[in-house]
Amino acid sequence: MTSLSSPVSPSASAGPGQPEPSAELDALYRGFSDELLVPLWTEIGELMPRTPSPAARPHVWRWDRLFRLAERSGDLVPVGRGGERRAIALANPGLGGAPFATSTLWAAIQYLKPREDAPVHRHTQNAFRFVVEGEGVWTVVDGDPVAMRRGDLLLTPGWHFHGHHNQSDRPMAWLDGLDIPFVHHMGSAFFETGPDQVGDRSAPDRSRAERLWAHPGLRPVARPDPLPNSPIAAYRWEHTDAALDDQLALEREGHPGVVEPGHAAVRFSNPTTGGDVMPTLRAEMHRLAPGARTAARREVGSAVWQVFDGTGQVHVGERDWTVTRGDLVVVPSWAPLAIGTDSGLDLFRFSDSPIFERLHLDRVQVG
Ligand code: GTQ
Ligand code: FE2
Repeated sequence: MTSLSSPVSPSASAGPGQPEPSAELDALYRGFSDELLVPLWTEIGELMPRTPSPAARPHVWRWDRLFRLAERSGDLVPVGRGGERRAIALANPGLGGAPFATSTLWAAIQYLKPREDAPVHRHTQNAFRFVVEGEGVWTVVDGDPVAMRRGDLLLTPGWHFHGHHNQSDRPMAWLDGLDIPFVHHMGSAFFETGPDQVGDRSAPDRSRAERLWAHPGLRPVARPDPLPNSPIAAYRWEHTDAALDDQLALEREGHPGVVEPGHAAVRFSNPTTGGDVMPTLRAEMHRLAPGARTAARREVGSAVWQVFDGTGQVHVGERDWTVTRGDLVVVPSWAPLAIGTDSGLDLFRFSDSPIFERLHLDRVQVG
């Protein structure tokens, strides 16, 4: 009965609530097709499933394989105007080869060789970088150089100019997360190139954005208005790590705060609203204590998880994987997810949840 991608054949659509096949019915369906019309009654199972049935499928990408191919790209592919970035995107096996991790989320490994520059541009797509290993690259966001180091989350909200430069003698690879598929499907993509030079080549330890905004619980009095994007350009690992450690320590001391036993988690937030870091993207860090196992959980909207440290087991839908540092797992909308570990596991997660929450399409089911 599902025919979204294939032409309607009346004989194939006979069934509950469907008309009897006939020559007249064939003629009617040809008439629909000639006029670019499609009846609901042949599509309803696909368009209105009882529960979400997204095209994206659960899948895992292994960091060691991604990294080797990124390195090889470094040998063979220049970075500069035109291609703009040496970024290699996860292509979900359910999405026909498009460079989309899910129908809303882009996830890519980006690779920059020693002393290389990725040119300045801006686009309506929101972006972040998450660093699973290495350091030495600064991303310059609206002229503010932001250091990238293991465990850091760096923001590049939509329509802000950004370029990257590797100041070190070693190559560096990191994870890019963007809302490229969402912006593409919604016909809302704009792009502009920026100045030819990345600009400020200083390599400060902390960006100006952090110096103004990244003090716990403290807001500059001169900036009282809510901002659509978090002004904190970099969320540093030392803070994230300490927050997770403290949650688990408080649990051991008998105090509340963890998601569930042995499962600490923090959400990166916009200090001017308390909400998500960017309008379309949610970012979180999760820590499972040794021996912890999460409840099975499903939610509307899709997510990508990256192992930051440790080893564990991930169950998504019908799939099971053992995952280790850098591995990436895609969780489609409404696919149940459970994670366990014997030895302890840190995971970074990003999702499109803010879109669904804003539109009141969000649902969650635990257990
Ligand atoms: O680094 O600016 O993976 O614009 C995709 C698009 C990275 C970036 C991506 C981009 C970038
Ligand atoms: Fe970009």
